[in-house]
Amino acid sequence: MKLNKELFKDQFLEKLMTMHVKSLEETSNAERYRTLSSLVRDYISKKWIASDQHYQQEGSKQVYYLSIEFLIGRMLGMNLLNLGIYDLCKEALAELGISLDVLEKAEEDPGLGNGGLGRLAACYLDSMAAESLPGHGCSLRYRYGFFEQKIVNGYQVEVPDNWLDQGFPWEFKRSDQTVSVNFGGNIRVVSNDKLRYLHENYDTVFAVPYDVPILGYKNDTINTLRIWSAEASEENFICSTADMLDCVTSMEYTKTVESLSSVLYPDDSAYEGKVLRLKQHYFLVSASLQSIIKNYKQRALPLDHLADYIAIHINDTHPALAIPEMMRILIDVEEMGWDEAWKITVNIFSYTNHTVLPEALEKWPIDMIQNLLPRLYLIINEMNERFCHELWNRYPGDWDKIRSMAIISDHTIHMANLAIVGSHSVNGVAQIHTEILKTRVMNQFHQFYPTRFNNKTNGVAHRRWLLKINPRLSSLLNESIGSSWISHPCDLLKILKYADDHVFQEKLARIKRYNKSRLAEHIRDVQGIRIDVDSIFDSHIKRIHGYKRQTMNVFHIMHLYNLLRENPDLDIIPRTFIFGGKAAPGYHLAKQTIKLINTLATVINKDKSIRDKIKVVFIENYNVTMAELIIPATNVSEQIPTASQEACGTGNMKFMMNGAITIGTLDGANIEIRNVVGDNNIVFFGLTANEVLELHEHGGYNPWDVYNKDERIKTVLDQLINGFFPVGTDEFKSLFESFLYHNDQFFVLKDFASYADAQLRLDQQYRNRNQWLSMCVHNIAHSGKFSGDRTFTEYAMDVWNMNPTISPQCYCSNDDKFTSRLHGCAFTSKLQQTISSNNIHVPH
Ligand code: 26V
Repeated sequence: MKLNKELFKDQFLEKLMTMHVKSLEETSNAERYRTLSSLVRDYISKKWIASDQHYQQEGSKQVYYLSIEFLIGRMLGMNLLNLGIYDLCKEALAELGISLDVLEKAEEDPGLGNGGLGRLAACYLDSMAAESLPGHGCSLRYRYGFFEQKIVNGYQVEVPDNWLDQGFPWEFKRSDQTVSVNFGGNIRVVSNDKLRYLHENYDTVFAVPYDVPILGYKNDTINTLRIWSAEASEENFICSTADMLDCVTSMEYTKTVESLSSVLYPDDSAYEGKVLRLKQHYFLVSASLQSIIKNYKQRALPLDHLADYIAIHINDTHPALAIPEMMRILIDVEEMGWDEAWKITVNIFSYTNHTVLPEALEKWPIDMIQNLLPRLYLIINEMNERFCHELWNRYPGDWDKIRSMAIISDHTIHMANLAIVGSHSVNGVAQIHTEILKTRVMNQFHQFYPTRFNNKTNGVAHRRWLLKINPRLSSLLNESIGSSWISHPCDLLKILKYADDHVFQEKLARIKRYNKSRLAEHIRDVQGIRIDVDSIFDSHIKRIHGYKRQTMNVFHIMHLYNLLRENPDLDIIPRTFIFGGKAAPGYHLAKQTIKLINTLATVINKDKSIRDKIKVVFIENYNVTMAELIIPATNVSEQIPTASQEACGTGNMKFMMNGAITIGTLDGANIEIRNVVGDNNIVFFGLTANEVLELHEHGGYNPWDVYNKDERIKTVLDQLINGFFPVGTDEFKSLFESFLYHNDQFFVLKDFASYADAQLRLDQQYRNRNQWLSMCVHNIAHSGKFSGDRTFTEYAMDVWNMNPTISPQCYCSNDDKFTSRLHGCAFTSKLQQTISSNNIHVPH
């Protein structure tokens, strides 16, 4: 029977009673949330089975996206939207006196990810399901997330993110599909007719899968995110009342095993932490591959056709051990020869690089792999020898080159090299990033494998980052251009015709103001800070890191504050500077940056002399849910990394979709945003990537020159250590020294003047209301290109060799008149061919 409000209310009340044995009035919001999610789970289950069966019958190729993180965010609202019953449930609940908004807020953010890489993985799951492509995620079920950030006396304090405390209603435990993962032990080689490698004396850990349904948008497709939990094997658990020692040992053993999936990014500053991370990586890949192969075999397809039916994507190098693990399974378990196994493996795997920062390029000491994964070590060694042999044939005698490209060198296993050698495709995540990989970071590999490298500019789930989080803007879009943009995001271009329509602009302005008032309320209620809804909301929300240059933003605010103290009548548009982000626990300077922002906030926010012209807010525990509140309320999006260092950025895309104007450097996707919106609709400044890279090559620059020449910078830097702040004068000494005594690694001082100019321009532009609103419309209109639907379609066709049902309407354009829909588009030539062979009309 088709769901209607009455039926829904009956089902909801029935479920509430059976789950909690209470009347409606007696239940808490948390109980009502659990009731509603359980009901939605029931709706999903039936569709999930049907979706699985459909894939089986179609015999479709399956893609598995292996990632150490999936930052999926709250699920209730998205699931209701995807099922097409959001409004129905909202209205029906309202009739029962319940607010759906309130129930949505009772959901904890899942602690399965931390940053850009994890959120991107979640966005692709959304897109794949929306396009009915069989794409599934594989990750770990962390008992605790990265950490919950508390701000105490201005400092970041990390407390455990106990996100599973009240249970996770969206997971389905599949104990029957448990697999074992083996660690340690030794390898015995036996030879009868052929060599066999027997793994002995190992420790077994059970990997128990939990499946999370991933819903497509109103299309009945349900894919799966499989997250693995570590459990102790029973045979190692000996606990008799007669021997308490056994009991204690067994319990300790269980604890050690469970620690494997207990926390995301365990501290790896000590040896034990590193081992734990390596164990996590192998646990993820071994469990996932075993289950992928088991699934494949159930389809009764020949093993030598594996690469025709499955594709496995490695999200950064964390899951790169999947390559030797696949070789292990094919050779040791399936008894294939090396050459055949290798060909299949390379055809199956593809790898995305997400960062050029050297410290994030993973390396493992040989002995760690040897001890923990003895069979994988032999396989990696063999891969390395064969690869070095190829290198020798191509570059005889060039030992330096061979050493730098080898998988194993200097007693270390280089995971990026392993991932490149073992994949048929390697990609960067924005045009400039891919260029940097090809010409610098991975230049030697690009010369060796010229066709292996390609670009896939990131995209985000616009159904979450626009449709869901900005319902008023979505309604305005639907009224003005229809709702086709929800499935074909490039149709957002149709609103360009309203760019200069003052009635439309005013509607847009009212929506932004409403969103700002929601955020202002939250900040008032949670942090006790009152902010002016009519001030410019300027947001800088992302991981706290030197290269993301929160410090440059802070220095500019300090400079503005200095000007205002001298002249409280200074003519500036009032601004609220909003920061949010976590610092890695061991990253001292990033943690000091948080302390600096909070200290500045306390000084500025209470200074009545500047007449509330500027305010500073640091949002505690920045996560997906906070981003969902901040992004629709933002006027100015800070995207100011040191050029060349931000692989892509995805926050920039989410802000643009919601009508914020970017102030940014020429880096990552900022450049591609500029290419579609044009120079008039974005504010750029700063050194280019080439300038930064050249300066780096010549040992940097002298920051004292800037300090001595630019009075603004001198004043601000001195204020860090001269008692200006109500903290000890040593508090910010390490920050101060990082700029002047450690060469300003991220070119903050060098770019400051240009940044301050850009901020002035922005302030001027904001004064021209219609012009500003027109800029906002241009940004929203061109954001379709940055939907994950576009990116994933490119992956599907270019990398995974699949045939997605592409959206022919999805084109991109560089101009207002829709003239160059295809030419301005970053789509691959294959997609363009598909578009032309489908006779799609491109209007002029
Ligand atoms: C982050 C962290 C954070 C916690 C401590 C350990 C650790 C180690 C490495 C990293 C870097 C992870 C790589 C990453 O998230 N890269 C981001 O990927 C985004 C999606 O492609 C991209 O938009 C961002 O520019 C890039 O920084």
